[in-house]
Amino acid sequence: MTKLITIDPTEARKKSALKSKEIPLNSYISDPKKEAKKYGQQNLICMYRDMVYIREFETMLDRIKKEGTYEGIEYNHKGPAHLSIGQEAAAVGQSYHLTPDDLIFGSHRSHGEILAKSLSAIAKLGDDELTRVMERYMGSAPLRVVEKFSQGSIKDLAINYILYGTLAEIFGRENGFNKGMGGSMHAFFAPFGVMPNNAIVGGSADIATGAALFKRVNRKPGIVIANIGDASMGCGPVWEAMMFAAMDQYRTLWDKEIGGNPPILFNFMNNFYGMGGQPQGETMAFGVLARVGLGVNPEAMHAERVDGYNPLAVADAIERKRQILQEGHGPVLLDTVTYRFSGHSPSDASAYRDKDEIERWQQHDSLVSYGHYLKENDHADEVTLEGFQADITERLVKVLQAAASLEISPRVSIQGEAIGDMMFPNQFKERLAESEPEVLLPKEESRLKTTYAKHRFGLENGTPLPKLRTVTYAEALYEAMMHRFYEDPTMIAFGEENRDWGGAFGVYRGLTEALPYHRLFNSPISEAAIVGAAVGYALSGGRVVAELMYNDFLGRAGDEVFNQMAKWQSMSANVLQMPLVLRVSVGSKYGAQHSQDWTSIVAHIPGLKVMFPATAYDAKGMLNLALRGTDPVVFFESQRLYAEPETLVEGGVPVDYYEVKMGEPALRRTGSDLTIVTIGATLYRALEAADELAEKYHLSSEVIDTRFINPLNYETIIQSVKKTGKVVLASDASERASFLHTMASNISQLAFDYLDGPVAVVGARNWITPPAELEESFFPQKEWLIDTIHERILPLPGHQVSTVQATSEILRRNRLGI
Ligand SMILES: Cc1ncc(C[n+]2csc(CCOP(=O)(O)OP(=O)(O)O)c2C)c(N)n1
Ligand SMILES: [Mg+2]
Repeated sequence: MTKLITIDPTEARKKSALKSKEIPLNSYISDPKKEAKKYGQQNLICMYRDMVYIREFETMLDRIKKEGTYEGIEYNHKGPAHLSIGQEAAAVGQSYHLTPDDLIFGSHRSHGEILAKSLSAIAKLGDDELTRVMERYMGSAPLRVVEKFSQGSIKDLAINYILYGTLAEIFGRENGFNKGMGGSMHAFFAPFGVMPNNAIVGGSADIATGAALFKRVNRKPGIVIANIGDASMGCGPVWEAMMFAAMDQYRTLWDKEIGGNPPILFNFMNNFYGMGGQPQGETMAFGVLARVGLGVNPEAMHAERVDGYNPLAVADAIERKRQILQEGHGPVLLDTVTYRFSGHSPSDASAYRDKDEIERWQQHDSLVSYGHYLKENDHADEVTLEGFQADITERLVKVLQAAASLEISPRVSIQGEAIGDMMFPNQFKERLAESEPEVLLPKEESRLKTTYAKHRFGLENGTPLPKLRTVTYAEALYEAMMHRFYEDPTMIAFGEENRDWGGAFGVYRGLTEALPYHRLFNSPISEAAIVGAAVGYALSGGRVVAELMYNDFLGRAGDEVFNQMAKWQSMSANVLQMPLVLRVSVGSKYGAQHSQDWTSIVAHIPGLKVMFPATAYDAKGMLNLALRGTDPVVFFESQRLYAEPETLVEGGVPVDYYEVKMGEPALRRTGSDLTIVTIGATLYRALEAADELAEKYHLSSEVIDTRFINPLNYETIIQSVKKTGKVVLASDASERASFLHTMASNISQLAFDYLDGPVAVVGARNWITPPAELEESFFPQKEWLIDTIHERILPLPGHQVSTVQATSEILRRNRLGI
């Protein structure tokens, strides 16, 4: 289907000039009378109080880290503490207008934001709701602790609760908001709209964009803020996130009723430093950070520089920007000027900055200046303001005592599989919401009509049927996608060329006609943002399929796959789920950057399920399985196989729904003399080798298709090896450090007594992938398998090798590093 966005050459070639929009800098003008009326005295004072909470909380951590003691309580905190002393007004001003429906994501320096947003939520929620939240969270364990040292109102209790839950998390305790699995840099508390903070600089930008996308697609109230540092403006994924959030299609192609662009505000907490590098003047060239908005869209992202040393200026900006976001006119960029008096971390000697500069900012200290403002305008006297300090210190002493005590606040027991179970809760859910899935066609009128009518098995009496009239691997994937799209109203899919093109390899052909834009859309060529937005969408509660055209592009999304997608279920202690399937394809014929198999790289990262079907039956059954689960899956597909029908599983690809059993390899051929285990499309070359071994050498080979890389049940393989005593492993991944070596090592240990020879590994050469015409010298061929068996396991009578597979060759290649 074409989109009707036509580009007129006359218009495109016309002489003209772009005029850039003005970007307001620190435009807020204080008017104490108006402010008194707008906020009311109580709230104005509360903002001061909240700033003191943050200042004292961070000061406590600073002392604990540097001196090992605070108010006489000793503690040795081993983990990190990136403090925001000096940045309090920016956090408090931001949170003032936010409700618990509004979400903030943050950085390694976000303790202050957690407290500010939580204090704002506590002020807004009623006692019943607060009690409900605290009772339910983590089986009420943190609440039970806090009740013991708290008196007073429910709100007072809730404040202690937030301080304790955050500190216990920082100290890595089971009563922490994420059972200590996140710690200082990842702590969060979702019930108050405080979403994950991120130790990867800029990591929150694309995740928060995905959370905003979730809000739009699922019609949820509220906006989303990504709090990231000024130095994160140098990060590719941050730019990608802005591109993703600003796409025209939200307004040009999506149903108006969806509401326009995702409501995302990129808030740069601009403290003018990375660790020691200075974005303004040294490592970047923007001059004023807010300028970057000009490059993104005609609205210049409604960018502004805001005075983050005045909480009222920040509150005003957030209120105005919130309106823009709710109207669907985002994204927004805020350059919130602030400064940290504390070092990057407590061990920072501040060698990179002038004492004089710190002192000058201290003269502007927002606590002092805002305190003056309250006094000058008769909102509070010195005694009231000082009273906060005393009260907060007293609370923190109790909170620290409880959090520091191993008796009151134990660590998670790592007996059994506590952390493993957090990584993979192994849950399966038909749908993640109960509403009717939004579709454009009844299922019966979709392309399923065509695929269902095709032959479901590729052979008739052993003869291949025409491929065009038989369901292929690609179509099997399409059927699985259709099933879940029509079951789960939250499910969406996006990636490059996903919609009209149907995905670069046509897997989604037919989905365009069936689904509205907001459920299937083209993304920018922004692999990091594709995966990052999918992570944000999934952890917000929606099911999502993201696609990277080639697995060779995983490098572009490395952080999002390896540190975000893989980690958030367990770092959140299962407060969050990750129903995200990342489809990636393994290519061939396209040279060094498009023809690699990177399963081993993904297999190495804890927290990811990894699948690689090699037949059409498995393509559907395994994608069905992945799409019903709520754990993150990297789903490898083979470009060699997209056009192939099922030829191995009798009966072919069922029309009806079915799943392949998690982690179970498939026995493709039974035999008694030898076992060949493969990953991916190498299977078919292994079957050819098995045929030749039978014909020429009367050897009966058992052929096993691994299918699942993680989790993987070795039973089938071990049973086979016990029977045959000989095993060759083969895949198209370059041999060095490939997953085959992990398998070889495990098989050697699990079946040592049964092996008659070494476990042989046959991978692709450890070269760049050469041109298509030379690929046969790169990827394992049938002959390589037979020669390897002959040279390393079992001499085949009369066999003449055509390739070099002897053990001396292993030595030679390793010596040369090739
Ligand atoms: C991707 C990545 N690169 C580098 C680091 C190491 N690092 C941690 S914080 C930091 C500086 C970040 O500066 P900014 O984004 O301005 O945040 P700030 O520390 O000023 O709050 C660096 C380089 C990291 N955590 N992640
Ligand atoms: Mg900074």
